[in-house]
Amino acid sequence: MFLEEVERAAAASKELIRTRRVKVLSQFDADGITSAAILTKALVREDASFEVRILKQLTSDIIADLKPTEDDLLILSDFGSGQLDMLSEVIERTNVVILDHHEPRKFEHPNLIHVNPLLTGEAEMSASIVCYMFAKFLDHRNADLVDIAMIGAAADEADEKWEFKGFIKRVLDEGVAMGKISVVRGLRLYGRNTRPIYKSLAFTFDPFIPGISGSESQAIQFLSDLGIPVKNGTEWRTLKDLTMEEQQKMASAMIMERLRTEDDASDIFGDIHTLFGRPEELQDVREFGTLINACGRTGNHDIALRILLGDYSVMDRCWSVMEGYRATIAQGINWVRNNQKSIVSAPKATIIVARGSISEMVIGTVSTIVLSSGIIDPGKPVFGMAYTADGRIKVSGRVSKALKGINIKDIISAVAESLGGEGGGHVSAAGGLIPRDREADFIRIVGGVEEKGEMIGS
Ligand SMILES: [Mn+2]
Repeated sequence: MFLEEVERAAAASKELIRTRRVKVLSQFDADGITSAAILTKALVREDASFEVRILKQLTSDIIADLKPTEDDLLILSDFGSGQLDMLSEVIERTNVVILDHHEPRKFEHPNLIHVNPLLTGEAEMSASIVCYMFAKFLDHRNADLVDIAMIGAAADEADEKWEFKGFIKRVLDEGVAMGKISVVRGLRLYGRNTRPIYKSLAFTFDPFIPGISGSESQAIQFLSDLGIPVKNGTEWRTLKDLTMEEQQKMASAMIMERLRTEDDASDIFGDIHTLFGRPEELQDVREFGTLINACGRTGNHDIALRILLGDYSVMDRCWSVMEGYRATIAQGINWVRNNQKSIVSAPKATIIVARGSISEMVIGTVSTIVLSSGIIDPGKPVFGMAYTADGRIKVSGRVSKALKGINIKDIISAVAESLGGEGGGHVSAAGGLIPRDREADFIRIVGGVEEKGEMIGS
């Protein structure tokens, strides 16, 4: 059903792509940028005349500025489905292709080609996978973009503890069959092939290792207690430099640490996806994804796109952006730990009122990590709030996937709209923008607290 939809969409778009001025707009995270990279390559192969823009969000202001003519073809990836009501005038004027996986609004028009797996009841998948299928139906040569599709899927957390299921698993199997990807079991640590082992430990937040995640000095202590040298002469050792015995010793110690707070520690292991045909430091799918995400979210879209498309001259620039981004996330997590008075524990949600203390760039990621790591109560949703540069408040909502029946996207869109803002996203992760002076209202409504301090609905 979904495949038939994508095939139909690609067939309907092919002529438009070849004859119109194609304008691709995509989201700034790793899923959006991998989507844009796939489309770029596919458009080059169609010999299309095109431009690509990467945007933080598809807001009403940006849509108002689009002003397309009938010579244009607009392709929106990793957003668009949730903004369809705002796009109706644009769609009236010219053809629009939406390749998205966010919760879709109901809207149909002869000018609109709308591909979203949720429309056909398909399980969750990333926008990069949607774009990959679309590209493949345009031209089968685009099958070689499977690695970029998987980088986006991993970065968008379309996996479960590093395991892919359903439709994405089928795409992964294709990549394996083509000799572009390999899958082996291993320790789920950040920067397995490239980072000093103490940094791998300190920068790994899922699985969360109490006392070690977020602290380089504790990670060094942990390794020295185990008798694992961090250096080989003057060279820092990475996870792949450790002997089998050392890896086992470290895994056992990590399990012990995990069992202090969890019943089951087996989630320290998962599938390691390795790419072939890329430089050594870009062979780990997840690490490549976090690199793209860091570059995208910090406004360095150009180098993110270039490195995905194989221009490795920007590698050093990408890594230095990544270091800074990781440090910003670690600071945000530590801020939540150390500022309990700014964390509102309301009946229906926990709210992180960070104001200017956590960058809007990482408030969503920090919310995800503090929820999954148990730094805050995993039994209710969390909402992170941070000031934006343009004088508003970025709100990010997250709910543990184990908590059924709470639709964060519905909550964020309804509340933000009622406060004069806007929002959208997924069932378990969503975001929005609200005016700066509505902070207290937002906390009150999502927290389920009435003005007099009574609980709503209980
Ligand atoms: Mn996405």
